[in-house]
Amino acid sequence: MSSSRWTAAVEAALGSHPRKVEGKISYGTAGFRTKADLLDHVMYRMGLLATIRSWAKEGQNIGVMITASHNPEGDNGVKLVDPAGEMLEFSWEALATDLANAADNDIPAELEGIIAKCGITETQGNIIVGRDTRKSSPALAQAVLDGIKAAGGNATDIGIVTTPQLHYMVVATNTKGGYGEPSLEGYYGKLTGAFKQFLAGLDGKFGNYTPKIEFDGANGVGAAAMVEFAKHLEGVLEVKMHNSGAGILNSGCGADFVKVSQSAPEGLKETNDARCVAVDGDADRVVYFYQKNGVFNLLDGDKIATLIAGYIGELVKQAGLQDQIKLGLVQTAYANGSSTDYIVNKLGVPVACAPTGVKHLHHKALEYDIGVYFEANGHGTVIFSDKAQQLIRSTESAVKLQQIIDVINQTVGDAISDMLLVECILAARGWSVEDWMVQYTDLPNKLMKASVRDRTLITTKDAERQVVTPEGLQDKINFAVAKYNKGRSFVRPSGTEDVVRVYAEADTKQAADDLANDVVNIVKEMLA
Ligand code: 16G
Ligand code: MG
Repeated sequence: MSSSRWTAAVEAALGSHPRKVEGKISYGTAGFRTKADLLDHVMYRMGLLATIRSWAKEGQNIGVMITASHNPEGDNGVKLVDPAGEMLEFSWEALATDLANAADNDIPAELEGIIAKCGITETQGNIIVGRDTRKSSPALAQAVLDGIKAAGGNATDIGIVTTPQLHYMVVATNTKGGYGEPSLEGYYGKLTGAFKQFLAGLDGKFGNYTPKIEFDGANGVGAAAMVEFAKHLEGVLEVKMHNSGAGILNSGCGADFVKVSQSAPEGLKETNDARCVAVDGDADRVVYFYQKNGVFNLLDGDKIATLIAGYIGELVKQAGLQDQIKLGLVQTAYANGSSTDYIVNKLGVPVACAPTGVKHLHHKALEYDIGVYFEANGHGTVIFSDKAQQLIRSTESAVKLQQIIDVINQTVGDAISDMLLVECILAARGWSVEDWMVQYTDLPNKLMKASVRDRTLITTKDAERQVVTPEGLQDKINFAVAKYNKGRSFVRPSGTEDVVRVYAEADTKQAADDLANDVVNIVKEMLA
């Protein structure tokens, strides 16, 4: 393309994908996310940007995922995936924001500006596009494809996929199969193959474990994926499907609903002590739960993380690799205090704390040879360094670890891959869901929102555990916390909503609620 290489793109933008909305939109922790009918021009421009991003990466495949995850059906969103399956490089978030907000006529200048600033040479761009099951997703995917076409990129539209499947496809394609066969069939085959091998290795010695789950698919793409998984798992793991797509996406169901409301989703209210699994709208988050004598019990990201880290730690020791492989768990400030206490003091696994958002946890987890990272909301995975993988693969007594590596989708949190890993561990330990639950008892906790004039006035340090500004706020929080036994509280501006989030935990439910209320009031008073 010549210097006027973008003329056609602008004409197309003005013609089919003009910017019709005022108001700024920003690329945040989860990409762009808002009402679906505000996103057409953003999608078109992300098609253009993804192509340039591919140029910047010597033509490697860049992913574009169209989803608004656990948000309501009427929302949608888009995020870009870098060649190794990680989130878009941080410095490009601002470039994406500028491009999304530019006037139609300024698109060529914006694009040339990015190319000059980053010293990019034009080459063949390659982009893989996936989308969730939202009604708005096909048209928005078409806008992305139109953008890619206008930039001369080569698009592969893989249709309806989970977010982690899109990440898998990007890595598997760029590594030419090194990470796994670059197809969805390859994805299902890799994960379920390793899962079946692992279970077979237990010789039917399952103790209290029963290979049967109740699955809440949030009426989204996770349900569609699980139907495929279940075909591969026939005779090994029985999956009973709920919220498979007939109802409204994420409405009264899904991982976010279960975690936030601390109650069973639609269709699973009468499951007694069955082991239940819920994923979110794009299947990158997972939580477990069960009911016993009418009481709801949640096993969230903290329970999953401690189960995984504890078990992997044991396998590393059994294989005699503990001096060569450094294992660690990364949590956020939202991790229940009991979970941290349990994993550090009972299981002897070191814990680090990172700011909220998968990219922060992922980054921190890279400091370990085996890094387990999870947010309390159920978003996480395990990553193995090349050194750890080589050691494990060449150690004969590390068979279980070898199998486990292939059950895990290391590219990003993958609800169903995480679920398979949990199932492996429960089976190996011979645990029922209740055996797992009683390993430690969560401290009662409360999450609240405070609406304020300008949430950005709050800045934090120490992985969001301490407030820096406004001055004096942290002192007031400390004062409130000191009144409660085992009290802990922190506040942070949300990255996805115009609110300040307040977290509190204490030794009783009442105390946790009271502390959260106290801190909400403090925040509102100081930021009125
Ligand atoms: C985004 C993050 C999620 C985090 C949430 C916090 C990714 C892919 N997603 O959805 O991990 O828990 O934001 O939302 O990083 P908040 O800032 O509104 O509390
Ligand atoms: Mg999600």
